[in-house]
Amino acid sequence: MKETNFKIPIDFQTYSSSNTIFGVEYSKEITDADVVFIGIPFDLSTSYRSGARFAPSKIREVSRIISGVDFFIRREIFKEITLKDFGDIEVYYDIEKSIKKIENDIYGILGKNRIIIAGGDHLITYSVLKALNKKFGKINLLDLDAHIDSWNTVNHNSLNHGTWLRRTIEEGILKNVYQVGIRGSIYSSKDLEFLKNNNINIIDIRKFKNNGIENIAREINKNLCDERFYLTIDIDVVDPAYAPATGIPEPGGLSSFEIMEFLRHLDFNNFIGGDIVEVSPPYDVSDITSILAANLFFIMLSKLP
Ligand SMILES: [Mn+2]
Repeated sequence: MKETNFKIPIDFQTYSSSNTIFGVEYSKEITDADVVFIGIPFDLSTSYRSGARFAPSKIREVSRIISGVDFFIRREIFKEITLKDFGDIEVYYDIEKSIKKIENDIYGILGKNRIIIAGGDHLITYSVLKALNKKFGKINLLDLDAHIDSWNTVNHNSLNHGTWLRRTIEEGILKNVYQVGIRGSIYSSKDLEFLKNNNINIIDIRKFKNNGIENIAREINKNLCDERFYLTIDIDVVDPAYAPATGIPEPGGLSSFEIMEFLRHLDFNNFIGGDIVEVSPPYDVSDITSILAANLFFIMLSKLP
């Protein structure tokens, strides 16, 4: 049995463990890690509320209330895998410089390990996918999001959290793409043409709610999780009643239970990495959004092969 790097908080107070993700070891030496957690406190490309720069530290802080075994998955995952907290990627007061650095730094971290990342706004995913592409070639992408994020420009700006998916698709680095939970208003019905022309599968929130969690997960497992895939979760896919702390809240979304249960039904065998973005702690109520994000990271880990 692996000497666990996770100190299950039975003998001491949870809040006295180190302020890392789930209280694991902080280290830049990650060659022996199965999974590396990375914070990317970049939010210069948000178009409404900012504050996602504070998410990595807040999610680390609240993650320490999680006790090590998901109630439904029932695995002592920290005895099976070694998770290390790499700390944060330093970013600049400059969008283009930052996203280039994020791409380079992520590429430098990639080894045999999987990565899980706390953003940051959704533009970071563009950099992460470019880094993953350099290592793995084309990959599948599962995007849980309220918004289509595939505008050519937002306010005449082409590189931001509303354009990242379009920029990524234009790079030609993705294979199958699913967007799940889409419901946010669009500027024109023409906004959907780009997605249609590029064969992006959209499971909007109505289809999700009408078809049931297990059926949706089955379709995605069959068509997307059968090959290397990256999972990006924009926390705004969750209803603001459950996750109020985000840049652009969209009513009518998933409940906490629905997104947790959806992840529990996903096949993570070909998971190479994932992120949770757009959590903005200054807008939170009693840390509920960050606590949900920490739980989603925990489910991802608990599902790893
Ligand atoms: Mn998004």
